[in-house]
Amino acid sequence: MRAPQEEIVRDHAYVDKAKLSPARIFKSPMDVVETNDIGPAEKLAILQAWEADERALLRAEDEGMGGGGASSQGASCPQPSQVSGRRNGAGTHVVIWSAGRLLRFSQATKPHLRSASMSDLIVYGFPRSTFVNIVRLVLTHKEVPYTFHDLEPEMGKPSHLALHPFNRVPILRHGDFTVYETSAIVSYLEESFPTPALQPKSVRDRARMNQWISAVNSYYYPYMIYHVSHERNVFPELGIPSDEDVVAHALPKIEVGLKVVERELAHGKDYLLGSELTLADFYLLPSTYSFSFAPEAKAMYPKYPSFSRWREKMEGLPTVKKLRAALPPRAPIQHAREWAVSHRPKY
Ligand SMILES: N[C@@H](CCC(=O)N[C@@H](CS)C(=O)NCC(=O)O)C(=O)O
Repeated sequence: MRAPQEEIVRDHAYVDKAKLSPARIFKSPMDVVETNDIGPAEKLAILQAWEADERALLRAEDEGMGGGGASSQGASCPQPSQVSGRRNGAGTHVVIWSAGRLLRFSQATKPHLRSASMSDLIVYGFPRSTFVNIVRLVLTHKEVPYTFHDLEPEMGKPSHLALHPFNRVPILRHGDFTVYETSAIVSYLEESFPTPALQPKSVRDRARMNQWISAVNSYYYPYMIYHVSHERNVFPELGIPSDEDVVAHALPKIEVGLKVVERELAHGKDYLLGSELTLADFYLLPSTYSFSFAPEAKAMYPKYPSFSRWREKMEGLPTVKKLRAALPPRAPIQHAREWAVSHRPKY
């Protein structure tokens, strides 16, 4: 028989995990209510985390069912220290009274959330890839365990093309589901592992975040990485001389990009959208990191103090440090010899 002390220790680990990602531990909010293993305060904390995660939550006030505060709850409402609930109809909806508030969770059991045992999550890519590192930053930040599959020896080969017909990385596999394109991957991760959230609640802020994502795809990555980093670092590391025309073409466009960041950061807050860290920040960071190894970046970056502060703040985040520490030392990207022939810009 287990000693009581052991049970307490086990319960705490389980509760902590459930607070971080309730749907990974419980099948539905109602299961949280019905468990006998934990007390009301812990149930409340888990349900509140679930509420934050549950996009389809409907406010109880809309239903004329009271809610929004203990005073409007009526005689059947439990005290704030209690948690109870009921299943509606066929059990597709669950109603929870939580801390004197009436919460309605719709579609409480989402199969992809429920089955999110993370041992089956694989990121395919090569370690220095800018886009791969966007995905890895998001996973690291959300503390979602994953396996990294280094595709370096397979790049462009049938096994790689079977995963990504456009011959790029990253690719994400989650169980029997495979998806490529970084923006699709991070959206999937955001919806599957909503906490901690990396997208803002407001519609306009989300539009702004997506504007950044698109701008990184179209203006920052192509000039900072595809033009300058390749010519200044990737090709020379393989003994291929730089093409100065490619660098010269890109530099003014990078200046435009840095001026835009500087202007957007004039709000004086820590992150691109304000005080919340979002996907926009994780999208931009890897391009600014890889470009920083080019001598041109060393000359340009100090001209942009707000940008430089943002970079410093970002590079100091525990998530970023953790990922950097997990990466192997920078080594030449062997398969990039192909790029010099197959898709090098020409001016
Ligand atoms: N649109 C793609 C771009 C991905 C991309 O360009 N990845 C680079 C690495 S950062 C790549 O696969 N390069 C390999 C190559 O160009 O052959 C995405 O968002 O995932």
